[in-house]
Amino acid sequence: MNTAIESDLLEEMIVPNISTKSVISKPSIVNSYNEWDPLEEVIVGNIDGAAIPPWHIMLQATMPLQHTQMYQQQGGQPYPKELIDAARKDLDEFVHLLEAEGVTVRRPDIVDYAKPFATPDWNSQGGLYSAMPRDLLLIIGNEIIEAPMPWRSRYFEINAYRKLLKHYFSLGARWTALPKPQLSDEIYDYTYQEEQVGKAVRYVITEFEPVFDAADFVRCGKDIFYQKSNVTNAFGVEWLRRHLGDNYRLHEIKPNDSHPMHIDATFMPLAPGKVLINPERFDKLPEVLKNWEALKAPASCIPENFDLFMSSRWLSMNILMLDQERVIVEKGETALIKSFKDWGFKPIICNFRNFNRFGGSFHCATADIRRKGSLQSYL
Ligand code: ALA
Repeated sequence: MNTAIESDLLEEMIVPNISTKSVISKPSIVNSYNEWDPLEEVIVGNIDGAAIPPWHIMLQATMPLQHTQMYQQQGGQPYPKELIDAARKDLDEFVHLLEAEGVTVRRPDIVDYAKPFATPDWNSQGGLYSAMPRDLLLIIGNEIIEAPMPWRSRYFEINAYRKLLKHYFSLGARWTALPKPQLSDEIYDYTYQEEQVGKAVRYVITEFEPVFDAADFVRCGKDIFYQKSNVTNAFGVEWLRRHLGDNYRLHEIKPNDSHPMHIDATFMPLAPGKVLINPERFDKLPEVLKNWEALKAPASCIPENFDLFMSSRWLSMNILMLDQERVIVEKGETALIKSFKDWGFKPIICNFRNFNRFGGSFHCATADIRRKGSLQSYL
């Protein structure tokens, strides 16, 4: 049980208020259409209970090669306590900072992920963590959509958020889950090898069933940008397109990335007309954004000898906008902090390096529940 969940929240969950009448009369507590409207409420992940994910072809396609042995030999075991403690300290600082800026923070349950589990088709030596809500919760307007994530180790990760989801539902949010994927062997290409034919990336997942991670999507009002990746297939995108209907347009971006997984260290919208891009992965913006300004992220300041177990150093650009000006940036990213100032933003700095080791930064570690604003077109 997460002690951070207040007792009023628990009471609401025991007796959820689900009458249609009360739902209609309340302003929506879940309301988030883009990455920059003023942030009022957010879920921040927990690192406690994190486990080293067991080795699988999915990790071969997405994780830094130098850590392969760790996953192969220690998958299913908890991460070392000192790493968890240091990351928790970063998270605490981040939460305090958000609260000081007037943002309400909610946290998922703390779960022990170092436990094996199985479905009728497969088993996993353990799970991963509830550190990165952005990966599994896609929030569009007043709807929270559970992503059908293709890593087997993450199959039950949503359970850590169920209390929060019931809470938001009781206060009027819409709550949707994609068809639960089977994740049988057919969804994986076990012949996968990292190779590029021309510029076409080879993915480790097939089109057997709809899958995606929510972090492969970023929202700009009526226009949502996504990438296909080693965790997001065309079937999953098509499911979402049909589900969202005519009010939204989904645009694919095609970065030059040989290990694509999660768009938010590649293409990060900051404000209407402004997007932070990863200059190693883009030559130019897609045609639909021809009137937008592409701000090139400077190289990360993460030292070469600093172990990032699950990502590239481009986590530097995985920032969180509190509104169109205030942006949370890692303390050591001096080049990016300077660039933001030059571009007219107001950077707010926070220590997050020890959390970064686990594959995400401020954007990954959050799911923005409520931003003050409405559905608009910005193209
Ligand atoms: N997979 C993304 C990267 O490492 C987060 O850049």
